[in-house]
Amino acid sequence: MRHDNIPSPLRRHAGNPILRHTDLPVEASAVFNAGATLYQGKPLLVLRVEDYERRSHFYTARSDDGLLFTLDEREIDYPLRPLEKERGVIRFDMRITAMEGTFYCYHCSWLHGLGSTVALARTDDFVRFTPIGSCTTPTNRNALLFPEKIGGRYCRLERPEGQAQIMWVSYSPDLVYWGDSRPVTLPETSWNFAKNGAGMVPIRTPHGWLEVYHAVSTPPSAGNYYLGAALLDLEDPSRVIAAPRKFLLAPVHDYECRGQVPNVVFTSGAVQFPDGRLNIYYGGADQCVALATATVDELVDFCLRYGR
Ligand code: BMA
Repeated sequence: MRHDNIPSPLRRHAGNPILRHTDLPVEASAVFNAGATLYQGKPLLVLRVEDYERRSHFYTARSDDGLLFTLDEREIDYPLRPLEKERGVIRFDMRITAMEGTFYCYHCSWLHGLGSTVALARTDDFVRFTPIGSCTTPTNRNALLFPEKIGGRYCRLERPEGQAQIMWVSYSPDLVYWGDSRPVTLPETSWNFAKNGAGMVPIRTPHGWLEVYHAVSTPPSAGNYYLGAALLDLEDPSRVIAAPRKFLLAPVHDYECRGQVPNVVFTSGAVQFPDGRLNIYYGGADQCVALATATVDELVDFCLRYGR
């Protein structure tokens, strides 16, 4: 039930967290930050599963109802790029974009001794993955591909390291070479001041690209991760049309506050159903997978009402 004094339209699922590491049939010390999409009409997640060495693995998990997920028997056997092979890599936080009849997946490739980069792959079945291009230079993270070309070019959100740790938009003719980059300047609040980064793959609406992103606050609540929403211009997504100064979700519940990293809600994927309902999957405290729901219209209304 929602109350009138809560501006956010997001509703947490009553059964949260919907997935804990103890639910999994494989060695797991944590499961969180899942990529999400509809695959053949059904919800699919690519889970970040950490083993007891704190190494990350990708597992595909499939579902009929978006709540109960069954893991594929084997972890994704994801080919290594030459640099990943040379240095050693941990890959995590996949974001899945359905486009051109296939699925493009961005993820973080943390190269041993070099740091965080982002890299892209494609898949048709979430079993076999084909890397596209190389890893970016460090530091870069939180990349995702828009679901259609913008002005004839592919377009991505990313967060390169800078004085301000914020989202940027970049373009590419071929998914390999990227440039023409511009920052996305959101209004500064105490909950998004330290960092922000892309979360779910943006959804086209008549009012702009709807984006749900994560943000990090300033002290005294240091390290808290929040979710926020924004509408970005359809032709130039570096232009913010509406971005509420109110947050969408803050870590409050036990499963969001206690875990590997306390006080974290972090999304890397949502499933949009044909009737406009949206399942936003998010990691709680880098430990479990939780679910919050809203409709696309409710989120757009939230942006327009509080973000201009
Ligand atoms: C970010 C990413 C996420 C993680 C979050 C909170 O930098 O590494 O994978 O969920 O920190 O620890």
